[in-house]
Amino acid sequence: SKSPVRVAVTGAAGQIGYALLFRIAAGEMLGKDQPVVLQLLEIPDEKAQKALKGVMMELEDCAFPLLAGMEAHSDPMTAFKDVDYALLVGARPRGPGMERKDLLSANAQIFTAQGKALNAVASRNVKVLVVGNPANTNAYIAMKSAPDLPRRNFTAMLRLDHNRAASQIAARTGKPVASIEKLTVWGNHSPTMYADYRFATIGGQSVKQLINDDAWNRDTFLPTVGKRGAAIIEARGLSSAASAANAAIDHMRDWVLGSNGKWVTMGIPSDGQYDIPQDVVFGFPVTTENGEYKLVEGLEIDAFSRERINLTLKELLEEQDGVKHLL
Ligand code: NAX
Repeated sequence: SKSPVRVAVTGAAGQIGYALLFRIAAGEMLGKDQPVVLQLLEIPDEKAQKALKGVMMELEDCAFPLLAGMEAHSDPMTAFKDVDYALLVGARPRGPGMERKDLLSANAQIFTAQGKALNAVASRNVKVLVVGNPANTNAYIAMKSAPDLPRRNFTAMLRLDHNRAASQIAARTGKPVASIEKLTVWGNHSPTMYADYRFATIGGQSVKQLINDDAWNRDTFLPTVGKRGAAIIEARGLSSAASAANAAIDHMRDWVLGSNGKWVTMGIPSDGQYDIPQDVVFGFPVTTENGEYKLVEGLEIDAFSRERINLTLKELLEEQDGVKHLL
């Protein structure tokens, strides 16, 4: 049987943590034959640490056969020791009266410290997924703060946007969501992201031809996917948690175990393709195999798509600019 791998999860006492940890411990992320040790990080705050203990009591009470150990931490330097996977979920939420630049710099501090800790103590092959917002920029900051680790091992979560787009297409076409291939979401995890079904197929048929309605794409589909997070908050009174945890599981599982040729969307540091500047952490179509992702290259970018991609890129470059002095 396989020896255990170490999985760090930050923000482990939060909403997403509560929807995520039980699924990781059940083997849904890394496989039903892969034991895991959970290294859980929360802020030192007494209430957060106590809540974390409560979650760990529940994990214990599940008696998961694959849960080989768990630890509670309040310092990233101990939480990330020897970790093979790091899911960075905890982040500073926007408080009342907080300006965008305050939010950016509060998170820049968190992700600089966590990037440095990963650099110092994590496995040299650690695979990092940043969920905490602003996810792309936080991933960029962590990557820049960890110069001894491979840049390509820092990723941001665009999978929730990808899954949201897939479900909207399934609903519109009346076809099963599982039959959708070659869908992607370009750019930032924010309402500016560009969900692109121009190349998508469903049961082998072109989605664009099936739908055949550019106005629907522009006026309904893109705003629905882009503003879905806000719609969930409006309906539930809380932000997406179970669907976000599910997307994190999908992202890591596909990265580690492979997508079997299927396109998935990951936020990855650019190597300059599609005119996205080097190192910008951008949503791209990728396929995954043997623990590596590979960018889908050579796709045609038409005028409408270029405009949308430039818009989401502009926002990301502004975010990066806002934290540049801290790196
Ligand atoms: P919660 O506020 O429920 O939980 C966050 C937890 O993180 C809290 O328990 C907090 O104490 C902890 N935390 C804060 N700073 C920390 C630090 N420096 N180290 C360790 N723990 C820390 O938020 P939740 O709903 O779980 O959302 C977590 C993050 O995911 C938020 O930033 C949210 O905006 C982001 N999201 C990202 C999504 C994506 O697709 N990329 C979608 C869902 C979600 O909105």
